[in-house]
Amino acid sequence: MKRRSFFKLGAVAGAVSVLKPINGAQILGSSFEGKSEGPIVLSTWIHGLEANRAAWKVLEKGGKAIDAVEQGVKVTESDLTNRSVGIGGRPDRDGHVTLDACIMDEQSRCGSVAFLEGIIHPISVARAVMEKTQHIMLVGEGAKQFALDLGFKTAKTPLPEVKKEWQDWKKENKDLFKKPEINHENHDTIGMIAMDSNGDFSGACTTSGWAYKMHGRVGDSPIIGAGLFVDNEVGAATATGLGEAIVRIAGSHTVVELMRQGYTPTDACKEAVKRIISKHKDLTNLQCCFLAIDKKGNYGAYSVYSGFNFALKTNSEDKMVDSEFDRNW
Ligand code: SD4
Repeated sequence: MKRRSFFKLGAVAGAVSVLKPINGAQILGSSFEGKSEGPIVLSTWIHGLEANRAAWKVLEKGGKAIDAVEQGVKVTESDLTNRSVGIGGRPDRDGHVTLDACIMDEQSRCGSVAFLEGIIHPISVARAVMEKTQHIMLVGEGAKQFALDLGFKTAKTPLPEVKKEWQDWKKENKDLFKKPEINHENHDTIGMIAMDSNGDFSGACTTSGWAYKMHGRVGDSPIIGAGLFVDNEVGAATATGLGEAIVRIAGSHTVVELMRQGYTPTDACKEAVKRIISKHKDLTNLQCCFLAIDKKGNYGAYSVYSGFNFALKTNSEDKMVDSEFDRNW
């Protein structure tokens, strides 16, 4: 498997076309399965580039993966222009920006928050749940009170421009049970997985979730095993896309267990995607994507539809990579 990944990388690297630089990084015009010899950090979507660089500041000094992933995704949570992560995110149908996040370390310790409003760094609240409480998940008012007690910074949400967009949307969308449209615009998240120089894994996942979701809806992102899973003996996986579908197959846990059985990261992600496809009659707009890394530093991704890409940072690389996929969008 190791050899296959390595050769595949070599072959594709030769054939690949560099499209254009975004934020100073290369965008590769083809997908591949790759391998890193040293520390590595991977994260979902284009915002992952900046996030990876913050994570890398921790990893390059020999720091721990858990600190790297927290520092990394905090960059995305702080970005007020990001409409799918943190306090710049789009609200639910009732106008509330409700945030979901989770974190998991190399000892399989984990923490999570969901349906959290007005706190700038949900990922750090999730970490505090992991480190300071006997629990794994806090939601809603309880999560908020916990964050306030610890002195976490607050913000008023939605941001004025986001509120305006939601008000316009609401005028056009009066049917409560109408399925909100899912597309690249209203549906992103940052899931980040990292291996440090000690060979230890951690991951973090944070989102404002499905734009204009029902009030009270929680997706896969704060659910350990769905949006994120780490097992230090095997590797780590994270997910993005339609949370409801990812939860149905305990997606990230499934990917890690498949890697335990010997699947490469790409093949494990592909198998999870195939399972999602087999369980849904209607695949309209049902985008789901998995990203994984194994103990040997092999990494890969797979999505239902084209269009998913991930950011990769190692000692020698800092770029976006297109995921393999089942079908065209
Ligand atoms: C959710 N999985 O709330 C998240 C959203 C997402 O790409 O990842 N979108 O369902």
